[in-house]
Amino acid sequence: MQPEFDLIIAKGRIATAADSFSADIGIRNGRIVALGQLSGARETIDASGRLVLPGGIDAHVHLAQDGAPGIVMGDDFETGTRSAAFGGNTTVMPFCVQKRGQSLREALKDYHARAEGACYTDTSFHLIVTDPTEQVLGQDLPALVAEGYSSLKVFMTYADMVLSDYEILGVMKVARKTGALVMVHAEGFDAIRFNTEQLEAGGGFGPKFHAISRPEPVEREATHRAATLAELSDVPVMIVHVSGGEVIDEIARARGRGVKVLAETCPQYLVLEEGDLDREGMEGSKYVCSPPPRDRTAQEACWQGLIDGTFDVFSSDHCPYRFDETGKLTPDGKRSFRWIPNGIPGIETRLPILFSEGVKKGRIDINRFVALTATNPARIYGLRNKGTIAIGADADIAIWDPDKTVVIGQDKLHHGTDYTPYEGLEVTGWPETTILRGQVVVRDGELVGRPAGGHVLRPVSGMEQGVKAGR
Ligand code: DUC
Ligand code: ZN
Ligand code: ZN
Repeated sequence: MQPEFDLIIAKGRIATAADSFSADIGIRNGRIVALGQLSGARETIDASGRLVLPGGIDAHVHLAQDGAPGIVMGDDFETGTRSAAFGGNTTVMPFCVQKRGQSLREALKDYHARAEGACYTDTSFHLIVTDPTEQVLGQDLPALVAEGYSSLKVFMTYADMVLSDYEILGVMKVARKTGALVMVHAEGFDAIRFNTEQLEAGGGFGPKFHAISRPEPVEREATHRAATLAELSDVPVMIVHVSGGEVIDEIARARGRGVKVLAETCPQYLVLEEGDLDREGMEGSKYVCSPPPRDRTAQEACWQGLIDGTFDVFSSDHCPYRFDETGKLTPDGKRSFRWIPNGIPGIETRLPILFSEGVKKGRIDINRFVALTATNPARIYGLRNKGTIAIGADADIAIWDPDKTVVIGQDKLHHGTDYTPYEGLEVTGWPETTILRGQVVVRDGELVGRPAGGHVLRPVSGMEQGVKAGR
């Protein structure tokens, strides 16, 4: 007789966004089909003394993204998703970037080719729109949103990506019609440009001036503008990588007016500080990201936002560059902070940092942890059957040792880049085994999956998603 289940995860303590309970999980054909006291499986994993959580969904990562000439991203889809799996994740959401002059479909074809057959986790793309032509707004974007590419990011800064308010309104009009979710990088281009020129004129070239060129008011002003454009367009908006209290206050004000503002924060805004950019020589470049980490007060505000529900999602914003001439140490970057590629790695450390600093230290409970890191991203971005432990859901599961203490270090991580900004940070709680659609990818800290194991997903269409998420 065939056993009833392909896999049973036995005797673990399960947590979802709503509940914590002890049960066995029965898995067949990649799905969870039973919860209870179970027997009869081809394989049983003993999870006694362990925490059994939905696999993490990292809703904001950058993999194999093209950069300025000579700059190479530190992770492709293989190394990035491998690192994600070691960090307890089963789905990642990278960006497909439209270059100016390029069609969205061409960009997608390109990024799909990079991802297909290379992923250890499931993967689902957001779009980045940098060139909202009539063709893009009138034809391509509506068609792609209907096909399931229902989230797109726009930038309010960076010379090669920035959209004007007029252009953002054009994108939001399409979002209104199609149910897409607009994600915004909210930092004001002109203020950063002006500050950068002033700083350089005064001899300020080192990495620390990156943070000085884009203080929190620059982010606050852009957040106010993004929320106002969303208000005018009657669409929801997701403010990504929020760094501190002034921005949180702006979000609260917009919500008070009835604007549907969703918000994300990231580990760097909880445990890194502006002072990290002022480390010796070019060491500070390892912490250059945008918005930059700020101060203790900003960190506390972000914690408060995680506790009180201001933040809907907690993502890594993994954007890896090596500490060499292909990344943080390009000749131009050594000349001035303005050329240091923006971004830091963190796909593997996102969950342990939030678990340790949040759950273990009693700031948030385990259910909020699951909501922020798996359940909410699945709901907001329309990832069917993902982000929870329930009958019918994909068997995407991470088994954690909640008491294991790890000192984070480059030597322990599996990403493609050559440093971690979290070097030396001690955390308690670590994911040991990661299971994707019923297949073990990482078992007791050893890689056993294949790079072709992950699927490139299409979320539900924009309209379906909009209705479900109450937009
Ligand atoms: N924005 C991101 O979302 N990631 C890295 C760099 C940036 O500006
Ligand atoms: Zn951004
Ligand atoms: Zn990002």
